[in-house]
Amino acid sequence: MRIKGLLVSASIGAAMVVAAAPPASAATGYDRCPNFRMCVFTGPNGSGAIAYFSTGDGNLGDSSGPVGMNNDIESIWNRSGHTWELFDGVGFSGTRWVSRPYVGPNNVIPAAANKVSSLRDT
Ligand SMILES: [Ca+2]
Repeated sequence: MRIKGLLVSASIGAAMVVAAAPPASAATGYDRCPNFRMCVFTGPNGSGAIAYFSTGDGNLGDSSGPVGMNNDIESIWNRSGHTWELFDGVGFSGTRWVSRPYVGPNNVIPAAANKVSSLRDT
């Protein structure tokens, strides 16, 4: 699944950028996600800002942990190897969504897009 996605992206990039190839070392999109982490992105398909977690964050809106992600998550890649819970309220409250491991990167469901305010490893 991931390999297929990367191949599609690479072919699109090759078609659009004829003369100037991007630096090989500059990871973009989902490729910025480290292994063994839960990665979240402010844009669809791994675009925008990235933040990643090992255990979670009880309040994405405060200054503890990554900032700028509260109510702004549109895609995720759960590389933690564990199931995670994502909530629309702080302190793991309100509507709860579940992210399973080993399913690859994906956009969050429309109901959860730009709604998550806390998340945690289960
Ligand atoms: Ca926080």
